[in-house]
This record gives sequence, C-alpha cells and structure tokens, in this order.
Amino acid sequence: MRIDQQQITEVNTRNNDIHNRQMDILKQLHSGSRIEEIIGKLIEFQVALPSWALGAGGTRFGRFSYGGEPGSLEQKIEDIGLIHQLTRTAGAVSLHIPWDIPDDIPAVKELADSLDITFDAMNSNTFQDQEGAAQSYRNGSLSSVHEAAREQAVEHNREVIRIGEKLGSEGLTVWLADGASFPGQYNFQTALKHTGESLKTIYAALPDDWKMLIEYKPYEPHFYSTVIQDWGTSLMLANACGEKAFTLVDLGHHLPNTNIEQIVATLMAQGKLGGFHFNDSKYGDDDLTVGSVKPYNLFLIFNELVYGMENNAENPPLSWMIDASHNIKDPLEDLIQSLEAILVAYAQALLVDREALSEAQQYSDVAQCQEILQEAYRTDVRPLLRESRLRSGGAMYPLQVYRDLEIRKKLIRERGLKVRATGL
Ligand code: LRH
Ligand code: MN
Repeated sequence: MRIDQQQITEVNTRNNDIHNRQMDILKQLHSGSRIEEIIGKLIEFQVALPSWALGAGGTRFGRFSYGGEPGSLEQKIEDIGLIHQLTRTAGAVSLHIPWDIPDDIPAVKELADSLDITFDAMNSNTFQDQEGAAQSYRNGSLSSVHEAAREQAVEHNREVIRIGEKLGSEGLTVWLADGASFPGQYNFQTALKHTGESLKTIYAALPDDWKMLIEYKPYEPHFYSTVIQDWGTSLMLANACGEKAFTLVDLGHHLPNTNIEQIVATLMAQGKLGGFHFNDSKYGDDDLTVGSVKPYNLFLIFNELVYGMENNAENPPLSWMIDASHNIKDPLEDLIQSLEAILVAYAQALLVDREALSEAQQYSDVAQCQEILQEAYRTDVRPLLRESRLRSGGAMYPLQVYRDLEIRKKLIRERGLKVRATGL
C-alpha cells in the first residue's frame, strides 16, 4: 500500500503555524547554524527495520494478531515502505534467514529500490531447527560438541552471505542461542573454542566490503549460561576474527542496571562497535518500544555515540537497526514510535554543549556536568524531527497520519485477519 503524498502534505499544512512557532522558540535558544546542522543529521539518519517484527509477536503464553499482517517478504517490504513514506527514517530492512528467504531476488530488489529501501545486515538463524535438517541445534550450533552440527551452522551462515550479496547487503549479524540451562551441561572452554573457530570459518567467507556483527546476550533461551554472554566475549571473538568483525549491542541483552553507555564508549574507543538493535526493556529481553521505559538511558547512550562519532574516526559507520517484538501494540505504530524515540535521543545528544561539558569535567564540577547533560535532555527537540521530516517529504506527525488514514483497517481489508507474518 502506498499513501497519496497529497494526504501527507494536507496534514502537514494544517500543523504549519504551531510548528513554525515551536521552531522559532528553538532558534531563540540555539544558533541557527546549530539547528540547521542537527536537522541535516536527522534527515541523513536511517534506521533498518527488522523483517521479523512487522506482525504481532508473541510469548509462550500467547499471541494476539492484529490482522492485515504481511504474508510475504514483498508485503513486509511494502509495510516498511509505508513507514518510510511517513517518517523518511526507515530507509533499510534487516532480513532474517530462513524466515525471509526471497523467492525472486531481482523482483524483491526492484520493489525495495522503488521504495528507497536498502538491505542492512542479514541475520542468520541457528537457534531453530529447519524442516528436514540433518543436524539439530538443540545442543548448540557453532559451539556444538558435534562437528556435523557446527559445519551445518557454518554452511548456513555462508548461504546467508550469498543471499545478502545478491540483495546488496554488506553485513552479517550472528546471534547464537548456544548455551546451557544446567551447570555441568557443557565445557565452557570447549564451547568457546568451537565458537571461535566456527566464526573464523564464516569470517573467511565474508566479501571484502562486508562486516560481521557478533551479537551477545546474557541469557534466554538458555537460563544458566550463554556462550557469547557479554560484550567482552563478543569483542574477544571479533578481535580474533579480524578487522571486519565487530560487536553488536542489542539494548535488551544486558543484566539489570548494566551501564550500556559505558560499554558503547569502550567499544567505540576500540573501533569495534558495529551496530545496534534498538528496543527497550524493564526486566529482560522484553523487546519493547524504544524509549518507552528508559528514555534517559537511551539519551545517555546517544550522548556517547555522538562523542564517539566525533572522536573515534577508527570506528566505522554504525548499523542502526531496531529489534522489537510487538505483543499488544499495532506493529507499525510501535515501529513509528520507536523511530521517533531514537531520533529524539539523537537530537538531544547533538544539543549537548560538549565544550562546556568537557570544561566542567576538567574542573570536576559534577553538578554542572549534570546540568549541561540534562539541559539537552529536557529540551523538546520534536519540532526538529518534524522539520527534518517536512524537508524530506514525510509526515510531521506520522502516527496521526497513519491513524487518520486508517491504514490498519485498509491492510485488514486487503490481507484479511488470519494472515500470520513469519518471525518472532
Ligand atoms: C535474540 C535477538 C537476535 C535475533 C532475534 C530475533 O534475542 O535479539 O537479534 O536474531 O532476537
Ligand atoms: Mn537482537
């Protein structure tokens, strides 16, 4: 489904007056050049949407479909195209294989191109057994004691790279569920050794211009140990692979109260931060809407990212991706809200007076450091987001337009209530 651009323009025009007044206030508080610089960066900032989160997610306790879900990869890309038309920030998709194996690669590429959507990192899946597979991953994949299972998992990752190459992707994300649910179930060192060797074998198959993103997670689906449990293990494995391997930070993959912004600063200082899976959480890997629970933490993370992007030239451009699962919200509304939260945190971090902050830090003026950070955090930057969308042909109020145009109703009319999207 495409939205008639005229409908977006009409809603924008209705909000022009209030918008201009809000922009005038910000221009009184900050220099015009600073405001323009930030709007430019917001327009450039593109986030990849997860192909596995365009339908209703579920938990072991149940799943509540929203109706009108995409029943094919093509329909998923159309839904991302719809969100991109509204937000002008969702210009990429991250595919998960085999959930989204493209039947007709040229046709899928052509559809994505027509919607200004590129293919970000591909995700392999060695955490589920595939129909007819020779080896099971019950007892691990790249870390398995069973050589045949390791080889099957390595070959799957090679296949994912081959599909990605044809689509124009330049990244492979490897997340391993491999682990143990009981003490003594496996030998930590053997599992890590196998994982390291398997990753090196996959790394050897990476095209020159590709990067490998190694995603860590402390627990789930295993509840005693996970082979790649934390950023240190991921960094160690990435360093052992080589300069094209990096650590991927999924915000939900941290034990309670972990200082994620410090992990981000540490990885950027090493030039080894590869990208993000944005989401939010209260307890575990809850995969909630970005910024819905801990928006200040997200701001502090972007504060380190902005510092790193200005001071760590050795760290390559990052893969910005969302990884969420929608249990009770309309998946498309959830993604629109997540994109807003990401851009708000980024714009606030760009507003931080870095010179004043560095000076206050030099003088250990602790209270002043907090004042400088929170001055930016407490600034309503949403008019800057609206201006960036206005200039790039999007909707100033994407969620309002999505609802005014009754998009979900139209999708249900088109696709029915029963369609179930592949993914989590
Ligand atoms: C694991 C994870 C990983 C994906 C999966 C869908 O929790 O974050 O990134 O493969 O979710
Ligand atoms: Mn993830």
